[in-house]
Amino acid sequence: MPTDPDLKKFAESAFAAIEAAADPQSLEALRVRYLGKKGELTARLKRLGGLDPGRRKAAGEILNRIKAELNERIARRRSVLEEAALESRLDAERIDVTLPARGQRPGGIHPVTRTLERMEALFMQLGFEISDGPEIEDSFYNFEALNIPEDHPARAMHDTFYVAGGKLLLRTHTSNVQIRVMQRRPPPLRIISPGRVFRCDSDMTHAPMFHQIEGLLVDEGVGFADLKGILEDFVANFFEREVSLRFRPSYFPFTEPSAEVDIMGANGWLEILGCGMVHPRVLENVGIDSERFTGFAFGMGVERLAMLKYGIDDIRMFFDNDLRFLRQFA
Ligand code: 2NM
Repeated sequence: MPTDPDLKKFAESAFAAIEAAADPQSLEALRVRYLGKKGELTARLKRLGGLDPGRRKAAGEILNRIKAELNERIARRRSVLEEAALESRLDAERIDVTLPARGQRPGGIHPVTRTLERMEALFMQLGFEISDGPEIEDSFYNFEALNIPEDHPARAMHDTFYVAGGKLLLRTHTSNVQIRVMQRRPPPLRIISPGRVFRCDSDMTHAPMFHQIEGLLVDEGVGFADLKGILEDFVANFFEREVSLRFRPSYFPFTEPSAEVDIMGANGWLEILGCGMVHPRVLENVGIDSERFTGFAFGMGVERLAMLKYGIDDIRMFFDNDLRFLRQFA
């Protein structure tokens, strides 16, 4: 320690200030204050030149020792502060690995898929097999074979999605599958064809892509009563109650006679499907002898049936992927 009381006081107050520095910035300010170009110790060193040579050496040694000591204490204090800063950051960012994990909700089957699979199961109980076919089709399988004439409104651009070039299209129903099966295999046939279909239409009750199940039964001696029996059984199973059905005369190019079927709902009759006896011309188009064989066919929208069953009024809910909607069917 210096003997000069003024220098001693300077050194002690500097050491105390360094020890008290609370953060790296105030420590740096102290370094500048003492050791910077215009620093207090620097000024004292500069004044050495004015001392007489006899005292200069001893005074210089003391000042340099204080300078070294200041540097050392500042460095030590800096590392203490940095260590503390690191500790407090680690502390703030600490994660508790023993906390229970956030709930991981498993996904579920989409309500349209569930409905479709249930409908398939109910028809399988009635002896129907499931047939698949292409979603991209040519107009023979989607229209001509089904006795849908060239000028039929369903063929218009605004109802059918044509694929680039216009030779192919997205099937507007799954009847294309039934045509293909009838071409390949002789009766008796008892099939359903579930799948995606596409129509250029979109509002509360129509989506440009939706799902259909069409059914077809061809054999000797098949009549409209067989159709009614199958549909009554299916509808009662699907809605899990005794349901009154109403067959309303209708028209489709591929069936004769044709009907639309309504069920009695809370607010009156609701249409659920279309059906009829396969038109003899359709049977002939696929090489089936329409004198010997008759058949019935029906088609229904999967989303539409799910909407009726669950009281959903907007078909687009199925395609929004809003988990608050989807989870209700888990
Ligand atoms: C419907 C309504 C009535 C139908 C007809 C055929 C085929 F290929 F056998 F001729 N399949 N599906 C049909 C009949 C579809 O949907 C509302």
